[in-house]
Amino acid sequence: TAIESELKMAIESKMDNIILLTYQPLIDAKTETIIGLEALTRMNSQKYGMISPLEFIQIAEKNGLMPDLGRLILEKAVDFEKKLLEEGYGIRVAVNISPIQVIQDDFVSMVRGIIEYASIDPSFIELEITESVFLSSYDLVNRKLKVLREMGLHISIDDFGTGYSSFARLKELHVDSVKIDQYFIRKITQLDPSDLITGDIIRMVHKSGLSAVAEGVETKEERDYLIREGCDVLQGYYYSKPMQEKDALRYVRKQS
Ligand code: G
Ligand code: G
Ligand code: MN
Ligand code: NA
Repeated sequence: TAIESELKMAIESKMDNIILLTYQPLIDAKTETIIGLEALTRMNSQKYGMISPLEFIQIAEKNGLMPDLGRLILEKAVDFEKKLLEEGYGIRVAVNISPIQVIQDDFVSMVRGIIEYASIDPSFIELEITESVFLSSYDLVNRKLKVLREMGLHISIDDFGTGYSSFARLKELHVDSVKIDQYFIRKITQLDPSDLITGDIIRMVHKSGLSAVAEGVETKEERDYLIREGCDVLQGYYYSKPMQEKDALRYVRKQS
């Protein structure tokens, strides 16, 4: 398809304007200041215009392009982080990682290579992985995460609560934080307080020794509840939509 061939061109660096990273702030719940930004990728297709990652990531995965596309995305995100650090902002960038990337034999060395090449402190890079990655080979994936954490990277479980979540296993996983899916944030205003388990999820995440992040925070009511329940990090339209790189930089400069 045209999308596939445009992705190939982007990967071969023949077209630098096809894959764009937008950035959405991660907000510390205690101080309500920015502690990082999540990279959310967009495809600007010459043929179809803007395409959602829900679409082109799937196409890349089906056509064997995900390892190379994932590498390109990580390189761009690390480049942006380098800019932030050079401007004196010690905040991290989080990158979404497809399960297909994690199961590649060279995944850990690929990540290490990009970070070493940029010569930045690995603790300023966060990798977001979904729980489904553990279905393929739990022990192998967990060992890779252990190595990455030992290098200093921050690892988080994305979309928690929607897939194969297991609180039993959370403690064994070599991760730092859990991103609670938007589904549980919407419930804050939809359910009676007595039916609402979002606060319980936060407490269970804390009991596993991990930090709790809320995604898709849209309203003050949701924000108030999450702060009251001890959530550590907040992300969503209430604070900011994902922004193009230059707007994200402007946001960071204004906040700091
Ligand atoms: O930004 P948006 O809400 O449209 O993202 C839709 C989905 O695409 C989310 O599940 C998000 O995690 C995923 N996504 C966005 N950017 C990337 C990326 O760079 N890599 C991967 N693997 N997934 C991404
Ligand atoms: O799967 P992941 O959590 O990486 O994807 C995040 C998705 O949620 C992205 O598509 C992003 O654009 C979207 N998003 C971010 N903040 C909000 C929000 O406050 N409300 C809604 N509805 N979507 C959001
Ligand atoms: Mn994410
Ligand atoms: Na998510």
